Amino acid sequence: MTQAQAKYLKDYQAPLFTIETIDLNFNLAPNHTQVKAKSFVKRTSEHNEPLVLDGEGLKLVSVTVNGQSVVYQVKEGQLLIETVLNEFELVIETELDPAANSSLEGLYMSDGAYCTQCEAEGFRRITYFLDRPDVLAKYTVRIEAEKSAFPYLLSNGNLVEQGELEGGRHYVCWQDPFPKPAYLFALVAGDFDLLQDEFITRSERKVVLQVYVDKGNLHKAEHAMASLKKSMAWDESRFDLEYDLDIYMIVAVDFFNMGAMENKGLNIFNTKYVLADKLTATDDDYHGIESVVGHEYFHNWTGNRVTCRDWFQLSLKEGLTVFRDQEFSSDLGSRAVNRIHAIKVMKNQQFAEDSGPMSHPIRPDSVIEMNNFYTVTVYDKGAEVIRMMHTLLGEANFQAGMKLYFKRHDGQAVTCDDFVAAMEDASGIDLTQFRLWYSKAGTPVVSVTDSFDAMKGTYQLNLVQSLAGCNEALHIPFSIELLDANGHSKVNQVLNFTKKEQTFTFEGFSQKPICSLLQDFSAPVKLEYPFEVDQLVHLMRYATSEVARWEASVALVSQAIWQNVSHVKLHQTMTLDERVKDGFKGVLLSTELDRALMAEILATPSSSALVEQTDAVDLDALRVAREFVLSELALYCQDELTAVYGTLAHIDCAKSRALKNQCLIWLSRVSVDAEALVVSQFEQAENMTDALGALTAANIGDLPCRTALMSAFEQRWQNTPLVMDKWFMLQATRDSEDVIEGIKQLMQHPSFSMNNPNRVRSLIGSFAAGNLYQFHRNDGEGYRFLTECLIELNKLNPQVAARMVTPLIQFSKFDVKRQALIKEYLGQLLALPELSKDLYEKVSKALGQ
Ligand code: 7MK
Ligand code: ZN
Repeated sequence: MTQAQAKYLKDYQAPLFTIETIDLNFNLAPNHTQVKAKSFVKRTSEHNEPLVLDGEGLKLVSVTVNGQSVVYQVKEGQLLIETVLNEFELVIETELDPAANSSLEGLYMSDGAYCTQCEAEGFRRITYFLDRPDVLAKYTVRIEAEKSAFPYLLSNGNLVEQGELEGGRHYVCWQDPFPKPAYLFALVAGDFDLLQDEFITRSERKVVLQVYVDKGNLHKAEHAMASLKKSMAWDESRFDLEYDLDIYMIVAVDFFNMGAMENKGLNIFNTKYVLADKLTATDDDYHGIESVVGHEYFHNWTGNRVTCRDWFQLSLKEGLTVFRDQEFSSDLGSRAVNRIHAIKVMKNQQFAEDSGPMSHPIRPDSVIEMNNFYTVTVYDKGAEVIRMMHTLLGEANFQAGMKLYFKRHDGQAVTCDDFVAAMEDASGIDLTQFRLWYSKAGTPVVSVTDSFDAMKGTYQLNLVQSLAGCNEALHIPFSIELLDANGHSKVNQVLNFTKKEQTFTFEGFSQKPICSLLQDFSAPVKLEYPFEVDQLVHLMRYATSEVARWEASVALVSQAIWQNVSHVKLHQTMTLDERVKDGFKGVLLSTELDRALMAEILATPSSSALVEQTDAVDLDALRVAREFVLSELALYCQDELTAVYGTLAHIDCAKSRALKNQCLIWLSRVSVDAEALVVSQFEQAENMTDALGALTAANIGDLPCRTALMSAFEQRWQNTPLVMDKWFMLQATRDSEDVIEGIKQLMQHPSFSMNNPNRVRSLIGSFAAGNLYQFHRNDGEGYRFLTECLIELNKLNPQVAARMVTPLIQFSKFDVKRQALIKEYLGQLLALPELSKDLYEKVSKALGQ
C-alpha cells in the first residue's frame, strides 16, 4: 500500500491558492461525460509554490492558464501546475465514465439517472480542484444531456437559463449565489415524478419545494415533503433561522452510500429516507424520514452557511446538526423515547467504537481515509458534547451562543474551537476545561459510592472519574435525582463534576434516599454503581424522568442475565428473582406509563447491547442465560401480555402498535396461542408496521407459520426493493445454524444486488452486525463469509466495505479462540493486492499495525 498515508490535524496549513468562482460545464453521456471547469484562481499570499490540485481516477483532456497551454505534472492524486501568476483563469477538461462508477462517489449512475456524492472528497473525481472545505467558490453550472431520457437537469442554487439543442439534446444553467466548498456541489439528471409545494418563510418569502422520486412513486413523497415543511418551520421557531434560497430540492435515488446529503439547495437522498406509504413503510421508517429530512435541512445553516475549516472539524457541523435533529424530533414527538434511542446508539455502538481499534476523539487527530470518520463518535458523541454545553448553559445562553456563532462566522470555514468560543463568549461561562471533550478518545468511567449518616441526616455521593490515557479531569455535567422511600423527589439537579474525585453532600434526610444517577445520560460516560434490585424497582416506579425509569429497567434485566451467566459458567441452576419478575409485570399493569415508553421498556437489551456492558464475554453462556431470563419473564407475564395485546390489537396509532408488537414478540417465545395471533395479525395488517411486527415475532419465536408468512411476504413485495430489504434483514438475523447457507442462496435472489448498498447492508451487514451468535460461530464460518463478501466489495464499493468490516474489528471482548480466527481473516484482507485505503485503515489498525 503506497497511498495509505495518514494526515494530521497539527499539520493544517491555510490554502496557498484559492478559487473564488468556477464555471462547470457537463456534457453527459454514460461512458464519456465531458467536464470543462473554468476557475478563477488567486494566490493567497506571497510565495512561489506551484498550484497543486486534487484529482482522483480522472482522465485529463487539457489544461490551460489564461487561454495558453502550460507546464503541468500529473501525479498520483494530484495535478501540479507551474506558474508565477498571482491571479489567472484556469481551464481544465476531464472525461468521466459515470456508468462504470460503482463506488458511488463523484459522478455516477443510479438506475439510469446521473447523480453525485462529493462529501468528503468526491469532487476530485469530477475535476482537478482545491478539494478542501476551506476553499469556497461561487458555482455556475451548465448541464447538457439528451432530453427524452433526462428531462430534469438539476444543480445547486437558482435556475438561470435553459434551452433546446440539436439532436434531441437540451441544457440548463444553474447559479448558486452562496460561495461553497466543493463537497456541497451536486448534479442530478434524469426522469422523475415531481412533488411540488411551497413554504412561506417568517419574513414572507416564498420558497418552492420539490421532491423528485422514481416514476410511479409520487404518493410516497408526501411524508418527506411534510417533514421538510415541519423542519423549515421548526428552525425558524426554535433557532430563529430562515431558509435563504428561492428553491429547495430533494432527489431520492436507489444507489446511495449514506442516508442523505445536504448539497446546497439540492439534497440527494437514499430512497430509504424519502419513500413511504402505510403499506410499505413502518412507523419507525416514517420517523427516520422525518429525522433525516430535518438533519439535511438543518445543515443549511450548520454546515453550509458556516462550514468546516478542515475535515478534522467534521463534528463542528455533524455533532451540532445531529443535536439539532434530535431536538427537532423531541419537540415534535416524544422527548423521552427519542432520548432513549440516542442513548442506545451511544451505549451499543459508540462505546463499542471507543473500545475498538478505530477509537478516536470527536475531533480526530489523524486520518488515513476521511470516509472512515463519518462515525458514531463524530456524529453521536459529537451531539452529546453539544448537548452537555446546552445543559451547562441553558437554552437561553445556548441560543445566544448560536446567534454569536452565526454573527461571527456566516460564510466562513471554521473550527470546533470557534464554536465553543462563541458559546463561551455569549454566556460568560468558562469552557476551558470542557474543551477536553474534543481531544480525548475513549469512554470515561464514573464510579459512584454513597453513604448515609443517620445522625446528621446527610447523604453523600462520592464520584471518581477515569479515562484511559488521560490524566486531566473532564468537566462532566452529572444529573441526579434523590427519592425518598415513598417515591417523592427530594433533590433533582445537575452536579458540576470537574475533579478526578469529588464528594457531594445533601442534607435533611431521615432515611437513606434512592438515587437516580446520570439522569437522561447527562454525559457520555460509563456509570459504575452497585444498584440493588430494590433500588432499581423503586426507580422504575418513581423516578421523575421517564428515561431514568427505562434505564432502571434495563439495569434490572441486565443484572438478572449476568447473574445467570455466572450460574451457567459454574454449572449451577439458573434462577430469576421474584422482584425482577414483579417489577417487569408492574410495567405491563401500569396505567400511567406512556405506551411508547412501555414498548421501550419491554424491548429488553439485545445480546450485542449486553456484550457492551462487559469487558469479556462468554458468548455461549450469555445466549443460554438471556434465553432463560426472557422465557421466565414471558411465562410469568403471559396473561398480562395477552391482555395488553388484546386491548391494543385494533388501535390505529404508532405508540399502540409499538407496544402491541413488543407483546407479540414476548408471547411468541412461550405462548401456544401466539401462532394464531401472529397469523391473524399478518393477514389482517393494513400497514407495514403490523405486517412486519407479526413477521418479526414469527422469526424470533421460530413459529411453525414462519416459512409460509415469509414466502407470502416475498410474493407480495418482490418488486418493492425497500420492502425486500426488511425481508432480507429478517432472513439474515435468524439465530439458526443454517443462516449463512441461506444468505448465500439469497445473494442469488433476483431482488439482491451486490452493487446496491441498501441490499448489501440488509442481507450481509445485518448478519454481521445484528446476528451476534451466528456471526461469532466458534467454527469461524461467520468471519469467513463476511471476509468473502468484503473481498468482493473492496473492488466494487470501498466505502460500503469499510462500514461493514466494523463487527470484525471489534473483537476485544471475545475469547482467544474467536480472536485468533478473526485475526486470521483480517490478515487475509490485509494481504489483498488492491486493498482500498478505506479497508486498509481499519484492518491495519485492528491488527495493531
Ligand atoms: C449521516 C454525510 C452527510 C453518515 C451519517 C450522513 C452521512 C454519513 C448524512 C453523509 C450527512 N453530510 O448529512 O451527515
Ligand atoms: Zn450531517
